[in-house]
Amino acid sequence: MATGSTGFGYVMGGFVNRPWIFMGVDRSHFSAKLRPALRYKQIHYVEYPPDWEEIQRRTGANFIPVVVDPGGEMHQDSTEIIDLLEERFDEPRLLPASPADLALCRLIELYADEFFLLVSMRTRWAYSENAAEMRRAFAAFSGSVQVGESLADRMSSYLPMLGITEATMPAIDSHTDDVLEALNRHLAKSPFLLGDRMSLADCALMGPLYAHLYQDRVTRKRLLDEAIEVCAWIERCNRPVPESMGTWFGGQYPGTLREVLSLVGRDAVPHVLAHEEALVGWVAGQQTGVPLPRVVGECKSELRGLRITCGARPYVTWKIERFRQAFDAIGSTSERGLLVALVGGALVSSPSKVPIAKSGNELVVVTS
Ligand SMILES: N[C@@H](CCC(=O)N[C@@H](CS)C(=O)NCC(=O)O)C(=O)O
Repeated sequence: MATGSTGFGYVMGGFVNRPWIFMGVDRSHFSAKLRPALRYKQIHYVEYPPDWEEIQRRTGANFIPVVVDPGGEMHQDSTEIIDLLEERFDEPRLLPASPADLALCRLIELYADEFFLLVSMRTRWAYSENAAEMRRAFAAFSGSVQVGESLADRMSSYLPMLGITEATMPAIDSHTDDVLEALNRHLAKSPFLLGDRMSLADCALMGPLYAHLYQDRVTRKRLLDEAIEVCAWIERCNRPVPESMGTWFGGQYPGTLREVLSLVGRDAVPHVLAHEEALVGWVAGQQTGVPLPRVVGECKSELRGLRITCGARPYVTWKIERFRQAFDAIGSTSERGLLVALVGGALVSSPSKVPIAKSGNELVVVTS
């Protein structure tokens, strides 16, 4: 029986049962990536709107989502938070046991977090109906038209930095058409991306698909009309029932998944590698321990024949490295060969070129 309350926790007969605190927003890509992980693991948590001042003070950054663990420590970055949850709540697992499946999780996370942004930011802020609705949604969520406007101004101002312009939109749209079709075909056959069980790959890709495309009116209609299997998967991921799930593919990938992965290889891989290339040039001559800015100069790549110029984000390279580490752990030659065939050799064959590491919430240059 509860004998009293201590802030966010409850004293139950002397045992302090504090929930995790999750600060996120419904239409936020990275909040939508993390929420299904918390639910799948059936973690005792409460969701609060972000306290931006507190987040800035405690993480040094202005990003959501964050979580506060029951010990009171705040954690930022969905990728690292999911790793932390996997460590603290080992079952049910989100990271598959098979090294090839795990590498695919890291690849899809890289794709969803760092390339699919082009799709989700284009659809949100460059369809006028979506953009107008989102301004109102931010106002409603924050309780202030003024705050809503300034949030919308801030988020929409990132488009050029991401390489989203009138000139590049046809290529982004063409990728979007193909990937939605391929995903719809795959999810008609398989309940989750990597088989009968949800994984990090699902959390990562459903993040932008749910928070942006499925919530914003123009794309919501399109998904409901043309990609109903994607909608059903979004709903499954958002209300996961781990007890009713089976197992992951375990290295045996159906043709429908291979189609999705070859789009990743064809369109996303050159783009993320261009970020790494730009960082190599920037880092040369920098001292170790120097914190990296969010953007370091320009990054140039090509998508479906169109030139994309965007800000080079060092964080993309940090995530490429995580994929490479997972790839290097695959012992089976045939599984390695299969992945290379699907996504191209460049991503896996280039050895790490940039000595960077995370220090707290910052990326820093380290000695190679
Ligand atoms: N790497 C971070 C990215 C978080 C992120 O970009 N969050 C967005 C909302 S979905 C944000 O807070 N953006 C604020 C800004 O960029 O100004 C993560 O994985 O958590």
